[in-house]
Amino acid sequence: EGVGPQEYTLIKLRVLELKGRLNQLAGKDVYLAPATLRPETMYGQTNCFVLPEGVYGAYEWADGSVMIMSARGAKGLAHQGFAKEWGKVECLIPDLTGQELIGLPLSAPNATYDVVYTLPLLTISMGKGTGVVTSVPSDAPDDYAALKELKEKPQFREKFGLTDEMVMPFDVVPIINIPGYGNMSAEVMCEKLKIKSCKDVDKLKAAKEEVYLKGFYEGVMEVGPYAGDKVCDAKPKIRQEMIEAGQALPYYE
Ligand code: A2H
Repeated sequence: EGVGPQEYTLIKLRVLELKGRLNQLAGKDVYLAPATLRPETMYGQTNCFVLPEGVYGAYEWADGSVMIMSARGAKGLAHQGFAKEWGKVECLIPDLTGQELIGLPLSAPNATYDVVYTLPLLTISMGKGTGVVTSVPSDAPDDYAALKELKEKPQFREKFGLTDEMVMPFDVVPIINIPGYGNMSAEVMCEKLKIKSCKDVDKLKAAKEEVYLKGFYEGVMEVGPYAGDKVCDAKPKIRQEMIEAGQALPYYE
């Protein structure tokens, strides 16, 4: 991580069907709000991740939307112009666990799948971003390893109350070509380093070190309006368009 603030993008993943305590939010526009550094990869989303033991809240913003995120993320966002009153945000449901969010169907902007689901990721840090991560297994080794493990282990899906429909149909979507790595660089790296699960942290770190910078500076978009452009050139344009379309928010920390 650099010295300056990180420029994140919060993506608004619309919750298509409420369940459990979230039913209190009926009639409102409810979103899960992952923080990403790579908004140009949203074409490759296959699911969203939360930490099962993590604590989240449902926060209401000036535009009337309700966004589910960590209290820490909500506090940050409240100081960046999205709250009805500077620095203050109303929490409609304060103590949602990640487990209560798992299995929610979502509509994700720019994704090729019409519906994606909320799945567990055990390596999420609640001290970063919003504690919600959107999953792009083509380009993020963490995401690839976690989705693969859920697909390969029925007991793991069962443990979290997931049905096969929430996991099995979601194939990796190629979106970016990296010279020398092809258009599924995260899969290539996970296979090469024999990464078995999201807990192989050292190997995942090595995989990320090898492809992230290359992906950003040498990768070429294969999909969307900037297909053929370098990732680093497409990113700010796609980010701006998503923000203007109301699909995303700028977020710094
Ligand atoms: B990125 P940094 Cl395709 N815990 O988004 C763990 N990981 C988190 C997180 C949290 N609380 N919040 C965000 N992240 C992930 C896409 C992506 C990301 C791609 C490629 C690289 C990449 C799809 N997942 O990140 O530690 C999110 O994954 C490169 C570092 O703040 C977020 O961006 O530097 C990134 O980690 C933020 O990581």
